[in-house]
Amino acid sequence: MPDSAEPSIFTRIVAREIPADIVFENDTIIAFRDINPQAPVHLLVVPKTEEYRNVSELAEGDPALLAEIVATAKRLADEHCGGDFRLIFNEGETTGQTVFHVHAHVLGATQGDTLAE
Ligand code: IU
Repeated sequence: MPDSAEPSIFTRIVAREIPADIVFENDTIIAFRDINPQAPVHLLVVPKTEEYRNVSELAEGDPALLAEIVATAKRLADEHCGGDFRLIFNEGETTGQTVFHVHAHVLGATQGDTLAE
């Protein structure tokens, strides 16, 4: 469990306590549009468990769940941005990580666009 006893912001989205534009959900994963998009398509793919604070902890603790996140990112990229995507995990405050419940940023272009470097 995380340091804080409070549920993370993403756990509160899973519980529908905080609104989000949800694009996918199953028993283990939820995905929704980032409220502050950095690309034409910007989704977050989040395991429902908040046991892992970052991708290194997830890779160590549940590599199958990490693989499921990557597979979900690919399926969503097929649906939302033609199959190409950039996958980002921020890890640590100096990278800009603000939510310490592991999540993948899926960034993609729409037709006629490309992503900035
Ligand atoms: P970061 O990797 O921890 O920096 O990413 C957290 C993201 O969560 C960030 O891009 C926010 O815009 C996003 N987000 C959101 O989509 N919905 C919310 O209710 C909150 C944050 I709070």
